[in-house]
Amino acid sequence: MNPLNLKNNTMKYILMLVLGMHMISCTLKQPEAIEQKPNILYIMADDHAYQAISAFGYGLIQTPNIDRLAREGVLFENSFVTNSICAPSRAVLLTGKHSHLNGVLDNNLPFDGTQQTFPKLLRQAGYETAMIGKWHLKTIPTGFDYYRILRDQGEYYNPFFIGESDTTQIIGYVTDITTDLALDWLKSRSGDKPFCMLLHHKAPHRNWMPNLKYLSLYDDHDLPVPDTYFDDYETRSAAAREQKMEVARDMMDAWDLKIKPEDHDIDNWEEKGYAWHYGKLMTDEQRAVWDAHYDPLNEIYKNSDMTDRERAIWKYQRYIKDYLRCIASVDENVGRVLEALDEMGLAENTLVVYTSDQGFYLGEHGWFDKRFMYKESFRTPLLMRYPGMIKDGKVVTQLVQNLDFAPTFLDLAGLQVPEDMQGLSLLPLLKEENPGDLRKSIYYHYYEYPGAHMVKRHYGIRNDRYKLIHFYYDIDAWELYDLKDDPDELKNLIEDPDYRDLIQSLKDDLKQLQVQYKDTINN
Ligand code: SGN
Ligand code: CA
Repeated sequence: MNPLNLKNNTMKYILMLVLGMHMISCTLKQPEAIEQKPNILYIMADDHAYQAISAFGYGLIQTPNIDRLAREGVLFENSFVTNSICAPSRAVLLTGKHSHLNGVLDNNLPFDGTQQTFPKLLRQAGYETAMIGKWHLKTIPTGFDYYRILRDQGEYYNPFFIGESDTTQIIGYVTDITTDLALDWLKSRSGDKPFCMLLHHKAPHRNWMPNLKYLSLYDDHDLPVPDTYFDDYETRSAAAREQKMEVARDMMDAWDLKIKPEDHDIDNWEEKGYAWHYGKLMTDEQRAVWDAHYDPLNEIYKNSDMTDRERAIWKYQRYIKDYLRCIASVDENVGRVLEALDEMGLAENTLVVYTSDQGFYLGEHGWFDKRFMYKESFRTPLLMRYPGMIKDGKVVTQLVQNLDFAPTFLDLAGLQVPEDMQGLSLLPLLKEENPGDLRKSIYYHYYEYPGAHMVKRHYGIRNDRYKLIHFYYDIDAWELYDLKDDPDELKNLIEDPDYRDLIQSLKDDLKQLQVQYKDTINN
C-alpha cells in the first residue's frame, strides 16, 4: 500500500473521527443547551406594600436586600394587580388569565388545578419546578416536582407545612423556615435541568407577628402618620365609607394589636384566633420573650387616658411597627437567598423576581388591608434581576400587571405563549432601551362582597393619567380620579361637568377592555 494512501486514509479516518465526535458532542450538547435556559426564582410576599420598600423611595424602613434587586436589575414603577386579594392574585399568576376565566374570583373559591398553568408548561419543557410557602388556593398544587406549602393562611410561629406525603410542624419563625426549605431544595437538586421555584412568604400578612429578634425595632421612635390617616372620604361614593378596614375602628385588640386579654376574656381570645397562635402554637420560651416586649407597653396604654384621636394614633403606631418588623425578616431572608445564588454560581443565569400578591394600606385613608382599586392596594411592588438581559438600575414606567408573569416566564424559557393567556411578555421592557408602551390602559375587577372588610364589588380602568371605577351590586356609583393632579385620589371628579367627555371616552375604553378580556359582567 502506498504510504501516501495510508496517510490519506489515516487523515480521512481522523477527519471522520473528528466530525463524528463533533456530531456526538452536538447531540450531547442538547441537554447542555437546556441547562443554559434561565432559571426562574419568583419570590412573592403576602401584602407587602411598596411603601415599605426603601427602593421605592419611602423612608419607613430600609430594605437593603430587596433594594439590591433594584440596583442590580429593574424596578417597576407602575406594576398593578387585576384583583387585589390573595387567592385570586395567585390564580392570575399561575394562569396568566383574569379571575373570571381562571375561576378564582375571591378567596372562597378553590383553584381548578387541572387547568393550564405556566409551571406545568415549564415542567413539560424540561424545567424542575417547586412551590414553597403560602399557597392558599384550597386544592393541592399541580405542576410541581416538589412542594411544601403552608396550611391555608399559614402560621407565623412554629408553622405546619404540607408536603406530598406528610404535614409537619417546624419549630421557628415562618419567614426563616420558608427560606430554609427553599434553600434546602435548591441545594439538593441534582442534574442539569433549569429550575423554576415559587417562594411565597406568609409575611407580612395580618396579624403581623414579628420575629422575636426584631421586636424592639422602632422602640425608640414613632413613625410618621400618613397625611390621609383621618380621611373623611368626602367626595367619594359610599363604598369608601362603608368598608370595615379602619385601623382605629376595625382592628381587634388581641389579634391585631397584641393587647393580651385578661384571663376572663378567654372566650374572646378563642374568637379572635389569638389563643391558637399565641396561646397554643408558641413555645413557652417564645411566649416569654414576646410578653417581655408587649406587656410593659400594653400596661402604659391601658393606664393612659387618651382622646379618641390619640388612641387612633397609638393603634397606627402599634400596627405599622409590627408590620415593618415583619418586613425586616422578609428583607433579611431575601438577602439569604441572593447570597445563596451567589455562592452556588447561579446568580448570572437566574431571573429573580420580587413582588407581592397585592399592595396594602399602611394607614393611608385610615386603612389596613387591600381590595380597593385605589392606589395603595392596586399597585404592587415589582423588582427583577437577570444580569444577562437587564441593565443595572433600570426603571420601567410602563403599565404592567400580575397577568404578565406567566407569559414573561414562558417567553424567557423560549416557549410559545399560549393564545388564551391574557397577559403580555415583559421581555421587551427588560431588554430594550426604549420599548414604548406595552398597553394603553389596564383593567381591574374585585368581587369579594359581601365578605371580610366589606369592600364593595367594583371594576375599572386605569391609564397613565386617569382612573375610572364603577362600584356595583348593592350600589351603582362611579368615581373618577386625575392621578397627576390628585395622586392621593382624594377628589372624585365624576360629577364635574368639565370631565363629561373624558368620562365617556374612559367608559368606552373600559367596555373595550371588558370585551378584549372576555369579562361579561352584567353591568
Ligand atoms: C384574613 C384576614 C383579613 C384578610 C384576609 C384575606 N383576617 O381573613 O384581614 O383580608 O385574610 O387576606 S384575619 O383575622 O384572619 O387575619 S389575603 O391576603 O389572604 O387575601
Ligand atoms: Ca395577600
